Amino acid sequence: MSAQLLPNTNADGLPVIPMTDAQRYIFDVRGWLTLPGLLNTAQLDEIRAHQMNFLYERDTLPSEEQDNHGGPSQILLDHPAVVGVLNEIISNQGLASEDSYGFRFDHTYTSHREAGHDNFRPHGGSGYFNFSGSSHVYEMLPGKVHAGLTRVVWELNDVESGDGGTLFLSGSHKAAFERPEELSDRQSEIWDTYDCPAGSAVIFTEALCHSGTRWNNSDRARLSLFTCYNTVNAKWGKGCPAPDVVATMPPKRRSLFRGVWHGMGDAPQINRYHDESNHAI
Ligand SMILES: O=C(O)CCC(=O)C(=O)O
Repeated sequence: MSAQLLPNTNADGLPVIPMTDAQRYIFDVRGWLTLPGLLNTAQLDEIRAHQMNFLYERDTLPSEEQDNHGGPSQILLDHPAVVGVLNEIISNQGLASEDSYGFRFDHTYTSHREAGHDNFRPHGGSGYFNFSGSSHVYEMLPGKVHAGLTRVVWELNDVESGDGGTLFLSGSHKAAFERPEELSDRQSEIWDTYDCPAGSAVIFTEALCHSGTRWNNSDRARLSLFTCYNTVNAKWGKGCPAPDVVATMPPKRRSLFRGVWHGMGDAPQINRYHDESNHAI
């Protein structure tokens, strides 16, 4: 058993669901993990509607909902099961408390893909050998890992076998050799993927070689949020939800959007809080 990690509840007061030993092992060895079926039907309906409005009728939304993670979609940011994983694989516990997360929001996008949409573009891998400025790092000691820039994909519609979920080259975050061209084809058996019910999260380290692929299901589009997290004093992507979006969130959730620095001593000299003057851009 590893030490208890902070925080123990999410911003809505729900108990954080710690990673199991099996999940920790699988994540480290493969570089990715699925958390199936985390949302109920009512939550999914609201979030899907918000994402579709955000994509196609943004002006009809109130300003505080004009963001991928505005309105009902804010609960995705710190779902208790996602926090359990992020606490373990990317949190700087020196900046975590019961009131603030030890990790930060980095960037996000929403993708709505009809059959035929193709995003085959393998990239990344061997992050174990990168320096920290790249954020695409993977660090480890016996019994502890740091996953660097971490992507949480929220699948808002079912993904069935053959539909075209994200492809992963399992283990390639630690690969010492360059990927040979003959393994780069999308038909190669080296690629792993998943199927999952709507409302699942798929978490992977951006240190891993991964790719989108063709969406094949003509009965159902893929609707996914691709949200990245980083350690508190690092940010890879530009941008942050507007202050009026963040203002609608409970305080602990707002800590995901604090400025990008570490500091020392006690708050406000150490970055364990978010306020108007400590907001990331
Ligand atoms: O399109 C996908 O399924 C994967 C997207 C991707 O490569 C990423 O988010 O880093």
